[in-house]
Amino acid sequence: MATKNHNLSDYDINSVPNAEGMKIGIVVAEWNENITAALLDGARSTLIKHGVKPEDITIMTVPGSFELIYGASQMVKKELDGVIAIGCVIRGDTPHDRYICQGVTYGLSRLNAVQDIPVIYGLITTLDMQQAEDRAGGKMGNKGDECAVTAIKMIDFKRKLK
Ligand code: RBF
Repeated sequence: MATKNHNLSDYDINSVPNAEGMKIGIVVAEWNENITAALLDGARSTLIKHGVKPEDITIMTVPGSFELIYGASQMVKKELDGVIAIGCVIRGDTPHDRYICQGVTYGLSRLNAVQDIPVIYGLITTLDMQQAEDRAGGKMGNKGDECAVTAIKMIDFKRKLK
C-alpha cells in the first residue's frame, strides 16, 4: 500500500466487514516511540470505528521492532482473532536497519504461514524521520489505519472459509 501518493488512511468504508466481536492483539515497539504511538492510535481508533470493543483490544509493548517477532508469536497463542505488529525502523549509518527489517519481515511472514490467525505487518521502514512522520498521521496518512482495516478483512476472510 506504499504505492506512490497512496494515502494509507484512504479506503472504501463499504468494503470493510463489521468487526463486532473480533478480538485483536496489537504488539507495539518502543523504538521511535513518537511514530509507533501515532500508528497505535490510528490502528486502535480504526478498529473501534468498525465495531471492535475497546476491551477486546489487547495492547502489549516490546523494546524494538526485532522483538515484534517474539511478541507476535506469543500473542497468536492467546484467545485472539488477529494480531497487528507495529514498529518503525529508520535507516541509520550502518546496515543494522536492513538486518532488523529482514528479520522482522521474515519472522512475521513465517508466523502468517504457520499460525492459525492472521498477523498484520505494521512495520514502517523509512530512510528518515520525515518519511516516518508522513506515514504516521502525516501527508501519506496513517499506516495504523491501514493495518486495522487489513486485520478486520483477514479475520473476516477466515470466518467466511469456515
Ligand atoms: N528498533 C526499531 O524498532 N527501530 C529502529 O530504527 C532500530 N534501530 C536500531 C539501530 C541499532 C544500531 C540497534 C543496535 C538497534 C536498533 N533497534 C531498532 C532495536 C532492535 O529492534 C532491537 O530492539 C535490538 O537490536 C535488541 O534486540
